[in-house]
Amino acid sequence: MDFTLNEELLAMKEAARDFTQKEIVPNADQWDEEHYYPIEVIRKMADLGFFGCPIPEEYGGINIGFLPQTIITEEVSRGSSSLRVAFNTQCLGTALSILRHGTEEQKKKWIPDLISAKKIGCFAITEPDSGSDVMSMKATAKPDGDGFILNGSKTWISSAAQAEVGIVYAYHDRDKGSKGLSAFVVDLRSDGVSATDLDKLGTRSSPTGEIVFEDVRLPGDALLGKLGDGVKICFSSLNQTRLSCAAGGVGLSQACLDTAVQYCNEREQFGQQVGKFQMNQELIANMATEIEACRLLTYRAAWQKDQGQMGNVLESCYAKFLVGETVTRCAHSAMKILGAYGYSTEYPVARFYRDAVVYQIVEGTVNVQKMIIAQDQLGYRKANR
Ligand code: GRA
Repeated sequence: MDFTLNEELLAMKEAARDFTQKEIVPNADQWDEEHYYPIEVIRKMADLGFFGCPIPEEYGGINIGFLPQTIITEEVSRGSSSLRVAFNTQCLGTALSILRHGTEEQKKKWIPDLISAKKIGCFAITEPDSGSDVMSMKATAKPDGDGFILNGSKTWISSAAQAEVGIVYAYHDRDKGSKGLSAFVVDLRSDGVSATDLDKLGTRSSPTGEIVFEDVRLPGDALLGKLGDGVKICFSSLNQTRLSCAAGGVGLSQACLDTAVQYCNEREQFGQQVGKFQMNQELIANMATEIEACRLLTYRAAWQKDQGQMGNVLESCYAKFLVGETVTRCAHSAMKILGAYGYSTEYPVARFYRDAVVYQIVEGTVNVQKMIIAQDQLGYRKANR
């Protein structure tokens, strides 16, 4: 077993780190304060190939796989947790689903524009009354002539109001249960689509919103995969976006540790650096160790995908579960160490603290991850597909 990152991966990590230090870190607090979505920086990330790691070159990708994607996501999130969301909206929840399930025409039509961030993407699963319980969604896409009529509302969708294209999940036939759910690639500039931004505690440089579909006419070629493939596409897509989310949480946890360590070495009280106090050392040791465990789980799950194990739900859930718990602990520990400076806006810890919470909620709550893991262990339902 070899745990070393090869030269190529190290160079990639370094390049993502340099980009983040130069383009993101100096602006992240201001963007957050102004709720500003830095689309120009997202496009620069796209130019560097950040969103095309698992996408073949013929569709504009760089085809280097999931582990590099994970490492880049981690580094970007170390500068701004908000910007890690773009890896899901431009690639893992959108372009990658089209790559895996779409027709040749759909791949050519949508993937290059998504991974180059020429078009902003989104994926729409959650509804006002359907969060953890995905199958209870109410949106419908009734077959009509050679197309479909889409109705329903989706909420907590990243880039809802900015996106031009969305992967939308809806029932074409509710009576068929899970076989009645389908996935659609929807042009969000179509008549009958409206979207609004929602306000939220953190991740404020990545907009989140609600989309309403009122009698939206979808052409037949909007269907992704076959009729009834919605469940398969939805859960396999969540298995990729969850891991990317875990990578973002590792990056944010590392940012908490970086800031706490720097402060411990600078700040003096009672005649010595505050890092000399054992109670702060305990916080630093816990953070460092837990982050390393999260990183290893995350890299392992990414590596499995590069070996072709795309259905590694269990291992992705291990990573996402531990990251969700770790990142909130790390933000809390950084706040304890920095004290009033953490609470102020002089340091980025207040932003880290607000951004950390969402890792317990998005892409399946911590409780959903625990449910999937426990049911697998107890033999009730295998997680991996
Ligand atoms: O047997 P069947 O034909 O009825 O099908 C079932 C099952 O076999 C059906 O789905 C199938 N299935 C899968 N198929 C392929 C389940 N998992 C897979 C899979 N991996 N691949 C229903 O399954 P079920 O297990 O009976 O469903 P359930 O008991 O109703 O719920 C399961 C569960 C709670 C785990 C699921 O609903 C779930 O994962 N919920 C969490 C939802 C979630 O993660 N939402 C996140 C939304 S996206 C988001 O947050 C984006 C934020 C923005 C950003 O950060 O990017």
